[in-house]
This record gives sequence, C-alpha cells and structure tokens, in this order.
Amino acid sequence: MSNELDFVIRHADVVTASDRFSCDIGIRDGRVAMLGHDLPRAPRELDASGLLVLPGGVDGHCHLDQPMPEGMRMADDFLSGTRSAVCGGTTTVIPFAAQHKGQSLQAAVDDYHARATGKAVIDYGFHLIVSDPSPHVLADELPRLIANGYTSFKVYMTYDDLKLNDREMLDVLSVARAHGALVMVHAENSDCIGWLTERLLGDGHVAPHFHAHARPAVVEREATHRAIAFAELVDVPILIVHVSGADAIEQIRWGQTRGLPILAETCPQYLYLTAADLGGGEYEGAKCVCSPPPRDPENQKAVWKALRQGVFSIVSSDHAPFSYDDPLGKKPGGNEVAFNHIPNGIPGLETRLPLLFNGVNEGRLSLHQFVELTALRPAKLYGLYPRKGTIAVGADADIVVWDPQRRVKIANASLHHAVDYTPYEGIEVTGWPRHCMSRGELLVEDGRFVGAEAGRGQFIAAGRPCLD
Ligand code: DUC
Ligand code: ZN
Ligand code: ZN
Repeated sequence: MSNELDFVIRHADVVTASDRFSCDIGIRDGRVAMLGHDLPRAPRELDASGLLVLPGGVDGHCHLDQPMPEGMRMADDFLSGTRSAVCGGTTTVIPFAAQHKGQSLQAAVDDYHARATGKAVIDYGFHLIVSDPSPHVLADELPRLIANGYTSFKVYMTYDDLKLNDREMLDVLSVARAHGALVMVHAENSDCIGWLTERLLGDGHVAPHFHAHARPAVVEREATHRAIAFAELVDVPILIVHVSGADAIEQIRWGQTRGLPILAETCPQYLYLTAADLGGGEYEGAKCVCSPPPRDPENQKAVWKALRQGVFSIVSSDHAPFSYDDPLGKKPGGNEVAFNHIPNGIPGLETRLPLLFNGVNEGRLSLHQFVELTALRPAKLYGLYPRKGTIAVGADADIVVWDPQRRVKIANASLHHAVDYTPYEGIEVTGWPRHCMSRGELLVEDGRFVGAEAGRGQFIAAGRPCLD
C-alpha cells in the first residue's frame, strides 16, 4: 500500500465533541491517516480557511423506505434519503428494519437490506423494531441478530400494529440486558390516546390540530415514567426517543437523579415547531402531524434547556417522510381525513444539523455539545464509534466543512429529499454545511450535491452500545 495521501484538507479548524485544534487533515483509503501541519501534497486538496471542520453527523433515528400498511408509502427511499442527509451534513444514518406482527425479525432485516443495497450513498446501520416478541424471537432471533451487528431496537408503547404490552416490554428489556443491546422506547400511553381519540371524533373534532389534543403531555409523561420503572426493574439502560417537552423531561431527570441509566433523544421539531403549526382547522396542519406532537413555546424552552444541561444524549431527525399532496401520504386515498388517519411523521434529515447549529449561533448550546449530540454520542450508543462520530487518525473520513456564518432561509425547493414540503419552510438559520465528505469522497461541494454512485454507502454492523 502506498503512503501517499489521497486528499488533504488544509487549514482546518477542527472541532470534535471534546477538542478544537488547527491542522491539515490527510486522508488515505477513505480514512483519516494524518493530522498535522504542512502535510505532503495530495492529488486533491481543499482549503478550509475561515470555516469549521466537524465530524459528519450521525442521524440515530430516521425512517427510510420502511414498509407501511396498505395505502401508505414513505416518499424517501435509501437513495433520495441519504442524498438529502449528506446535503445537510449527515454522513451516517440509522433507520429501522421493522418487524410486523407474525413476521420473523430476520425476514424484516433481509427485506430491509434489499431496500438499502444499491441505493444508499452514505453509510448506514439498522435498528430493529420489535413488534412481536414471540418465544422464538426472544430466545433465538434477537440474540443472533445482536451478535451479528444489530445492537439496538425500538419498542412502541402505542400504535395497535406495533405496541407491546408491559409484560412484553419486560421480556424485550431482559433480552437486551442479557446480550448487551440498547432498547429505544416510544413512550406514549396507547389506551389514553384511544380513549381521547374516540371522544374527540364523537364530538366531531376531526381536524389535524386535534392530533395534539389526543396526545397531550400527560400521555407521554405516564408512559415515560412506566418505561423508566421497567428499566429499573430489569436493571438495563433504555433510551427514550423523541421527547417533546417539560413533563417527560421531568421524568427522565427523576430517573437520572436516582442513578438509573436513562438516556434520551429529542428532535428539531420540539425545538422549532409548536402545536400552533398544526393549524386552527385547516388541513395543511397535517404537515406537522408527528408523535408526540409539538407542544408550546414553554416546552420548547424546556427542551433547549435540557439539551444545554446534558439531560439528552442525542438529537435525531426522526425523519418520517410522507408527502402532503399524496394519496399514499398525508392525504390517504387523496382525501382530507380525520386526524387519527393522517400518517404520523415529518421530514427532517437535511435540516436537522442546520437547525441545531443555529442554536449554537444563538448561544443555546456549545459547538462541542453540538458535535456530541449529533455525531459522537449516536455513534457510541449505536456501536459505530470510533469509525464514526469523530475526527481522529484511523476514523472514517466522514467530514463536514461548515460555513458558520451563512444565512439560509429554509425552503423545500432547495432541499434534496423526495417529500413535497418541509415543516420548516421560511425559518432562517445561520450556519450551513459547505462541503461534505463520506469515507474520503466529496459528495457535497460548495453546497451542491456533486453526485455519488448509488449504492456506494456501506452497511456497518454495529458493535455493542458504548454509554460512556
Ligand atoms: N414514531 C417515530 O419514531 N417516528 C414516526 C412516527 C412515530 O410515532
Ligand atoms: Zn416513535
Ligand atoms: Zn421515528
């Protein structure tokens, strides 16, 4: 193997979760080979003077081409989704291989690999969604899959086709404990949602904004508390996903203060959207229907504060791409339907990092926290570190060169996903990725996607979660 470098990034102001230093970055065979001054010349070079050089983002929670019930389809597959991700500074995604009730987990994983192969332009891992923890799944499939690089799985406390009852949750948690996996929990109380939904519909309240009335904070709070109690009982770490506001945060803080290994994730929608974005009756509010729903400005403040204070380990997009004007999306069958039939989820892969980076510019969190929440911790928790999540000799050259001063008014027309809207239309942010590299290959140059071979992205088998 030659010692020549393939690529050098000159005058880099490198920021990781813990350090900041100036150097040149030498890249060989897709990995960082040298950090130093006056590195030898390489066939390709980039001058990063005046810019910030950060590890590529790791989006630890997104949905791409996930098989859906009849009549629904996600707008992004692995090609459009990963293209959009890299344009927003994300170089690794971790979507979900979802088991349907009655299906083997292995079959779900095989099907999902077929969807990703030949399409992804950046690297990816898989979480599992366990919806049917049969004795065979618990005793055979899950342990085997964990050993083979699927070390995190999501469980749902709501949605009829996905939810686990309390006993099933305990079973899954106990397999995670025995085999060293991490369970991600969607914490909302299913019966409360069902009961409220029935009453709202009975009173003729069908508009999108009633989605938030059917899923108030108490519903999330109760389930969050219950999940924490289960983690205590089984003595295993859990990660509560997409935390929306103060009530759930209070429960998480309570668990953490008791010394329990309770981790938490939030998403840009809880920092930038409120229930007002669900509208006052108009159907366009469907564009912001996600679960849990966005809350109010006080809750937004609570989420920012908890981010700053370290309550959250990660910020993910929860990209769940359903187009608005689409009979397989937000208008099922081409109709404006009652709130409980609107597909849950909003797009956000490409805007996740700029929206959070804007918080750095506004003084809401530090640059190191930004890197920690969006790259280092997701890489560690989901077993991809030290290949991903930092800039260090030996790590993959997944590198984003940020222009910290660039002002951008977010517009769907400029994004690269296949969704026909963004919930963040018109929001102005400061800071945007200028160049983005995956394993040493520049995929975004001067803010433009310069093309990549579909399928160049590699599946990365995950190691065990690292909670340090
Ligand atoms: N939960 C998710 O994690 N994503 C989309 C919808 C949902 O309820
Ligand atoms: Zn969820
Ligand atoms: Zn999700």
